[in-house]
Amino acid sequence: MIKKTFFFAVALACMTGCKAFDKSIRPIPFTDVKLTNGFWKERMQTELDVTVPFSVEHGAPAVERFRRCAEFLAGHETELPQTHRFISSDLYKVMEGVAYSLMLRPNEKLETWMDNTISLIAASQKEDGYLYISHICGNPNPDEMGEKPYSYVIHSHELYNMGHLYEAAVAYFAATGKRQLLDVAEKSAKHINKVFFEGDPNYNDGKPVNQAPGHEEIELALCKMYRCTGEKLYLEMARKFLEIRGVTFVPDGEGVNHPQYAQQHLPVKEQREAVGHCVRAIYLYTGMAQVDAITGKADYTEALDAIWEDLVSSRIHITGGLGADRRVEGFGEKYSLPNKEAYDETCAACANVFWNNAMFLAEGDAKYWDIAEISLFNNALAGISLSGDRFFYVNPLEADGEYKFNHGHAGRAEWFGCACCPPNISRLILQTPGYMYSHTDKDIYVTLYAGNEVVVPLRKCKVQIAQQTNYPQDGNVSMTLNPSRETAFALRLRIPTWCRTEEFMPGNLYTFCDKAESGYRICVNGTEVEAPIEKGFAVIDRTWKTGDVVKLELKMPSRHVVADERVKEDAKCHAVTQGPLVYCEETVNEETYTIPYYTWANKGDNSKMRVWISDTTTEEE
Ligand code: FUB
Ligand code: ZN
Repeated sequence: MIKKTFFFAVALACMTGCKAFDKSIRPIPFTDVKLTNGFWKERMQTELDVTVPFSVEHGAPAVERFRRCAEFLAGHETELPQTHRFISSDLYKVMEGVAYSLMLRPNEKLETWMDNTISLIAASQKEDGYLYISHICGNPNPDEMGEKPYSYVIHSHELYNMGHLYEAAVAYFAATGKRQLLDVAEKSAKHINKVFFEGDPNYNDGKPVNQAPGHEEIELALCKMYRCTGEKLYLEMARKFLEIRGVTFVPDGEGVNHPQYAQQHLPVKEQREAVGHCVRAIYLYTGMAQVDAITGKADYTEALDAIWEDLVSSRIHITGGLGADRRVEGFGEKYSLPNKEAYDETCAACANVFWNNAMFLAEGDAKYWDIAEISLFNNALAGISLSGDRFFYVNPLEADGEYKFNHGHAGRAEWFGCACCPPNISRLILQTPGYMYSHTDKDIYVTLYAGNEVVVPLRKCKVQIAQQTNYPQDGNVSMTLNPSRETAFALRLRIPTWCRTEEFMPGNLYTFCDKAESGYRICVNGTEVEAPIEKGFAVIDRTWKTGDVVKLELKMPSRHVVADERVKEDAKCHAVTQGPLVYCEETVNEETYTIPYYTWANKGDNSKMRVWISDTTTEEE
């Protein structure tokens, strides 16, 4: 049984970003933020009680494939595993979530399940490090996986699977100190380096494959491996996979073979627009941001800044959802943002949180968390039921109760044949406390408000903070600060775009069309203070002493929002927001409710729903 020790706090800091490796702002690991009350405390409870064990149960078919693969490799008679390009990756994400859950709440049964599953995975890995069940067992579907290993890198998902394995391995090592999965991951990474960048006589006729994967993920995962182990090779590999993208291989076709589909149309440094498959794209951008954060260079900053501007000004739904083109699970043309036909995959919203968090840590600008927060509270959280065991893969902004938009369902599903989304939202919720605070030597950033307790280690003192709030239900936040000694430092409080401008979120795509009393107020020890805004943070720079109390009031009236007139689908309509929450109108069993969007489809099957309300409807009422 694991013990919560200093060890995993340090290991986790290394995994998510820490001084030893990163030049950027340092996050407080989620294990160091104790949720005490309110919204996230409740979500976390459901996550630990329901979602994590539920996901483990649904991981069984993928575990069975490893069992058969291990038997096959050992030379025993066995039924061959069914082919699937990436069901292993869904299991790895479940495992990553379990690892995080063990850090928060030790559980012998789950840890045993992890160890047994890891043994099967280790026994399914070839001696040289290769790990992809269908090729190992000799029953690939050549149209999806190629005839031989690494012969169809554009669609096989061989490296995508490994990326998720690496993330799980790093998480489990951080949770327990156990190395078996990390050893599998390191063996795989060294093997991939040899095959892709040096040449291995057993693959590709001995010539380096030198091609970027068709589904990004390994890049950001290699950054985590580097942070965990300090092995420079992994950082170098991440950089090489980024640098060869759109250079050594550019597909030439339509749909999933279009050069933009997997962001292979241009070298990444030259890319300026968010295009192609959304999850692929955002994982790529996250990898680019991670490499910059680690190296302290700005190699990808120009590209990332331009892509971010393009995305927030023309290709994001008001729910923070990404994916206008359901045919390719991808971005559409600028300002093409359908409501009923929107894809807005749960994975894309999760990825949007990961990416914007990485951008914030690199640049210290609150605008990234303004976007992350809207994706998190609306599209991402809609992806999981309040009960924690029913899911949306697809998150439209309108539903008629009949159209089976959600991979064959008109409402939520228990799981999916392609189950990338459920474990993604699960691992995101588990990490959420890690998005609440970050710091430099002399600044504390508060990015996401929640009832919690934390100790922030500044250079000259440790600052204990107790925060109380019902956010996002209301905007009142109270923080008591106890520095270990009187010290001057800056407390930086994120003041969201919806609270200090006439826009709901950065990008000018969604603006308020009503008059309402918005704004914010900050008091320290009962006296209102002027706190200048820097990069979206109100900065309170003073000498702090034990018991200082900061009260932040973010005014949160209900607001009406209109979309940029170039978004044809939202013409003559408005949406309703309150704070970071987008509301929708839902009709279930002839009762109509106005509830936050993230809570829709929790009262019964096949309800009707819409986010954008026609102005005529409101006038008639
Ligand atoms: O291809 C693997 C995953 O399946 C993608 O990330 C999702 O968008 C879904 O297509
Ligand atoms: Zn997904």
